[in-house]
Amino acid sequence: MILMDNVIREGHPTLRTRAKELTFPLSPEDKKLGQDLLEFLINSQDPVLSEKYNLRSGIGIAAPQINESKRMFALHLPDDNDNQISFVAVNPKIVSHSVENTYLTNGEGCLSVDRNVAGYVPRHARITVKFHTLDGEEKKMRLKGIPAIAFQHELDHLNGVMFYDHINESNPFADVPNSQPIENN
Ligand code: SB7
Ligand code: NI
Repeated sequence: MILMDNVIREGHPTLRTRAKELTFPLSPEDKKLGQDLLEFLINSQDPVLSEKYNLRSGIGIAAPQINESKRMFALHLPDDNDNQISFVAVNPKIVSHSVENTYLTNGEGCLSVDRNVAGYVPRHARITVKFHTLDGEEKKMRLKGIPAIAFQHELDHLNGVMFYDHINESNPFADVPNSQPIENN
């Protein structure tokens, strides 16, 4: 199982590397990697298991964060209507997005960043995405709210981008044009 010791932290070059596209069928090892990413999120949100294994709670995790430079990530979180969103995305992409932007009023965090970085992280408010499942099935879905933000955060990891790269350097809380903020915490 994935533990915090397996999560690489800022400064590690893999976090700044563009991850490699996967080809299907996935190898048994790459399938296992995807299952392990999702299992980590589920465990990290379980009060008993997160305490037992000292896991920081996460709603998403990308393969490069455990030093596997492959275009794969997992998300596990409720949507606006309290439906559970839970999937592993392989070779994910954003096919279209809203003109409207959004951001979390309390900013973002990252399992690979052991410090608080304050500031607004501008994101697309709504996105239409495509990805492949671990079995190679193509999925298309529309995301909004925190799931849309999380998808963009994870997709950034596949491109060597960290959330704080998006924060306005001179004024971290500068107005985000054309945006509907989302309250978190
Ligand atoms: C806040 C947190 C996350 C995404 C968007 C807003 C995920 C944090 C965990 N990760 O480091 C995943 O890459
Ligand atoms: Ni992250």
